[in-house]
Amino acid sequence: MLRLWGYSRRYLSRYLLGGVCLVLTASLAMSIPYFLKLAVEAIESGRPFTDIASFAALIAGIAVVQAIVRTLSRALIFNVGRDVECDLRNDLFAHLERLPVAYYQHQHTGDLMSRLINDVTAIRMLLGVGFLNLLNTPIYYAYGLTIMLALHAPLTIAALLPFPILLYVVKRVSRRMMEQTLRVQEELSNLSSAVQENVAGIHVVRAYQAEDVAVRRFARSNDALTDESLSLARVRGQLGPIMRTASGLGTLVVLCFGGTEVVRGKMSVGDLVAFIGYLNLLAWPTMAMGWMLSVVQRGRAAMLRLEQIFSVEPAITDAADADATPAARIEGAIEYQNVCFSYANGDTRSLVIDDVSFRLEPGQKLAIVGRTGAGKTSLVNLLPRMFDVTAGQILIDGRDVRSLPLRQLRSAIGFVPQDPFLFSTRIEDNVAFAIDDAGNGYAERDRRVREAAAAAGIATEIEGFPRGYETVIGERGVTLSGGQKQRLTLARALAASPRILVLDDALSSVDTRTERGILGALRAELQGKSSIFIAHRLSTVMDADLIVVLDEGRIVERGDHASLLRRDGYYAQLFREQQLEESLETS
Ligand code: M5T
Ligand code: MG
Repeated sequence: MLRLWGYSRRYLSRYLLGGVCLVLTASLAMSIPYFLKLAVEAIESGRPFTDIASFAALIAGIAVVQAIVRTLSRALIFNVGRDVECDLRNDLFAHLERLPVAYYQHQHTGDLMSRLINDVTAIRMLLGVGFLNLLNTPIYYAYGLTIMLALHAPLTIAALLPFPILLYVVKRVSRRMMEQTLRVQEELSNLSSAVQENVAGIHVVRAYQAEDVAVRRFARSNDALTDESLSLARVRGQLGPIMRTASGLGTLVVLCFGGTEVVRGKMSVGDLVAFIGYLNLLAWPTMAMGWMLSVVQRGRAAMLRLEQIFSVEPAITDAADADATPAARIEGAIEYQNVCFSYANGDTRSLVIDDVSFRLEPGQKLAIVGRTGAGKTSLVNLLPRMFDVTAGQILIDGRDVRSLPLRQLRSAIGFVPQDPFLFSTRIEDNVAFAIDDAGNGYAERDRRVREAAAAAGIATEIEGFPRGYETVIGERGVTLSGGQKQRLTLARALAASPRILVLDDALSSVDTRTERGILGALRAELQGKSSIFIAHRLSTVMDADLIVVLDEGRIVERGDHASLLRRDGYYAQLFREQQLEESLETS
């Protein structure tokens, strides 16, 4: 809630102005029953028709002015809600962008989306409608009660007798409402997750004819949401009748008690009319208060859920003592020293990387091979600090990666992930994604994009598309083949001219001949750059300066191609198998 104050403070002047309009609206509204009283008194004393008509005209005039001021107050205060909603959503997104990769491994996309959309909307309601009524109700009460007390004090007290009971009931109902609201928001998140996962995995759903299962599962989730929403509506629905009963009871008391007072001549008819007028004026703010309680509870529930996101620290950030002055250029010497790593933080029994050390000079090529699940991807993910090491350290140019500014570290590394991801924009933008535009013109950008595409062996295919580099890739790149996607992600990494290039099995989906072509083109691109290749196909890695064989997170063999063949271990065996396969294919 403190955070919300920080946001609304920016718009304090509008809140204040809106508040002034509210006071003005209330003043005008409160004057109407008074003039009504004067009109009744005029009728009683038999004054001419023109007098009465002028009262009527006055009341109508006040009503018009009141309507205008009222609208103004709504515009001012509701818009604060809209603006805070916008700011909050921007900040949430910016925060999400800085959260560690590890965070997303435990989150559902649909849930995050639901929070960013539904919960932020609840905040808008809280700061707009909620805040307005929070201000309006006390104003009305202060005004109305003062006047009513002046008109007839005992009658006022009698009319308000049901209110304490009312307050107690409302408090109890609103607590249940808060709990129920949280449940509804959770179900909404579940539903979003269900939709998101089914759309993302539509191919799998189709392939296994799991549509019916998906539909049934969705219906269950949907039913759950409906049930919870209905429960909430039931709880919320209790408020209105409670409020109306209270104000009805008030009117009943006034009519009985006030009527006797008039008959006994202790109160004028005009006063009674005005009194009922004021009681009616208070009825709406009282009901609004009940409704506002639900808005406040929803807002609080939503803020709790947003706070859960805000409270996650962007775990991997620049160290406090990170060198502010970026080192001249990164040369690209890479050294792993006794690196251990586990996904379960701090748990040393489940090490995925276990005591790995090696050293790579600038411009050299390292190859990592090993059976699936050996920890190859995990090992290279540590370099750009997607995760931080559990023990040991990783040095680039002799400096711990954790002491380098993240910007500098990550922009020095071109990373081609094992699972290619492309944005649903133009090919051009996808390839130029990592290019630091500053200072370079369009022509330079274009040149880099085309160069990178050529080196990644995809240029001719792109030019063959009817719209060339302008081709828009469908969501998740579905209009491209697996190999095309892989080569585009390679082009994206190359376009930024990184000092260090990491290819995580990046050519697995292309055939051997295409691969040979790409490797040839890459050789020029890689001149003087350090590179790490993960590959299952040994033809990719034969020429590496250092080859390490990883097994269960440990390096079990190391050396260059020739020395590993002499060792006659896993690598040599794999090489012979693959050679045999190849000769069978060509024969
Ligand atoms: C090594 C586990 C995985 C495996 C081991 C990416 C990732 C992996 N793992 C996690 O627990 N969480 C994760 O986020 O770590 O996995 P790898 O590093 O992905 O292995 P690989 O790259 O050598 O395998 P492959 O199939 O890509 O050749 O036990 O469960
Ligand atoms: Mg992998």
